[in-house]
Amino acid sequence: MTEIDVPESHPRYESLLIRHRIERGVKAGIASPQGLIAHGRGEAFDYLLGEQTIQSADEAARAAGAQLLLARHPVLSVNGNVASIVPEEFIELASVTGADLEANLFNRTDERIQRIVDHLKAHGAETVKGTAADERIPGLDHERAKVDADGIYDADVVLVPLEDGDRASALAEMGKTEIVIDLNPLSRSPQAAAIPIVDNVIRAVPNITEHARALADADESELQAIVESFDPDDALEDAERTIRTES
Ligand code: PTJ
Repeated sequence: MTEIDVPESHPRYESLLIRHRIERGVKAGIASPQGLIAHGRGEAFDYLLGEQTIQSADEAARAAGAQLLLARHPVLSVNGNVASIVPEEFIELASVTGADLEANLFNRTDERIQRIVDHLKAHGAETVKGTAADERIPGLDHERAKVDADGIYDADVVLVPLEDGDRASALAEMGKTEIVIDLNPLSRSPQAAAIPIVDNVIRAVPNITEHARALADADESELQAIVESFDPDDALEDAERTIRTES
């Protein structure tokens, strides 16, 4: 048996595992109760995608790996859902790409930020930003605007997993290159992203890591070519078409 007392061969294994992790995250005060609602929305889209990484999402994950390797200062933004579902996978991605981790919350409380920092450290992270909150993203009047001056504020590339859309647009307006993971191709965040990955974080994060590992020895021009040949509109259209026609 596994973490959830269900064998991995169970057809709903992955879905049950994520539900269990989110529920545990809410009970531990890491995820917000609203994270359960956000998760339900994502789950419905995942069902329509066939609970698999479609080809265009795999290409997006490869472009994301290349973009993170090219970055001067990449930062992976962590919210309550991500810290609950994929803490170790996120830490590994940060280590392979040399990115910083920063806790950044929609329903921000200093207590929950600290819990997420402690949780990631318990899973092996050395440093997790997000507690200083000594800068603001211009043009945003909610708590998600609070960022670390030497973290997201300074970053040139930010990976933003599953969240509401206005921070995504505000970060793009600051000139940052954004990679977004979101199961809903119609959501504002993937639409504002340079690299939208329409996939479940539980598959997308290890997939980006795998691509980044495979590209670790590639030279800058090869990485640049991968990023430049990726078309975000094509990726979003392909995901929407898959959802509408193949489910
Ligand atoms: O921890 P906090 O306070 O920062 O809050 C985090 C949530 C997720 C609650 C907050 O950002 C929120 O309310 O987000 P939304 O506006 O509900 O958007 C969540 C998006 O993520 C939706 O488009 C979902 O389809 C998508 N989503 C949900 N679960 C997953 C997902 N995308 C990828 N993988 C998932 N597992």
